[in-house]
Amino acid sequence: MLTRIDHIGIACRDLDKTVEFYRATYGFEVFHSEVNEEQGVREAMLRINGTDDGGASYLQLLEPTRPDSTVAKWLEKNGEGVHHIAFGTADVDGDSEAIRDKGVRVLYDQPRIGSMGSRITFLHPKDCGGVLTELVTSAQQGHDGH
Ligand code: CMX
Ligand code: CO
Repeated sequence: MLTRIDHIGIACRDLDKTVEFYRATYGFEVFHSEVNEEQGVREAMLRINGTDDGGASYLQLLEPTRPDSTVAKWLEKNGEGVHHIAFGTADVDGDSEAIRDKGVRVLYDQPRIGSMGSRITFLHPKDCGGVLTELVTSAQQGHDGH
């Protein structure tokens, strides 16, 4: 079951500058940052709020690490802005299978590794009304006895 908005992914050209905008404008601090070579991104997670299922919601600021990455290609076409939304679930495997059975293209056969050791997959934006949609099981939720 999808229980919360895990994050909103925002594509930018200059991660440090964008982090500074969110800090100076809203007071949001970087909770975590990492490079995910498989996804071709350098990213910063800004924690916005905790939720009653023990998860949290973030903004995920994304800067491409290479010109052939999905985010680099998207920036070239669209400029900076909202790139995807991500729903949180305790069971990304089961939920993505159930959604695939409804005829929505799930991009990965098996979930891959996302921010902070989470397991993630994506739904094709063309099957989701133009919204690139990610499903996330956080490492915390995956390992705390569910
Ligand atoms: N939101 C909405 N629509 C999008 C989109 C996005 N982020 N990215 C692409 N599209 C649309 C394009 O506009 C295009 O539509 P038209 O045919 O009408 O022009 C269509 O989808 C195909 O786009 P494309 O530019 O040819 O791009 P690709 O097919 O090569 O890739 C996708 C699209 C979704 C398969 C690819 O972006 C992908 O695999 N995404 C998942 C991985 C990802 O985004 N990683 C970065 C974030 C990592 C993280 O969150 O941790
Ligand atoms: Co994401």
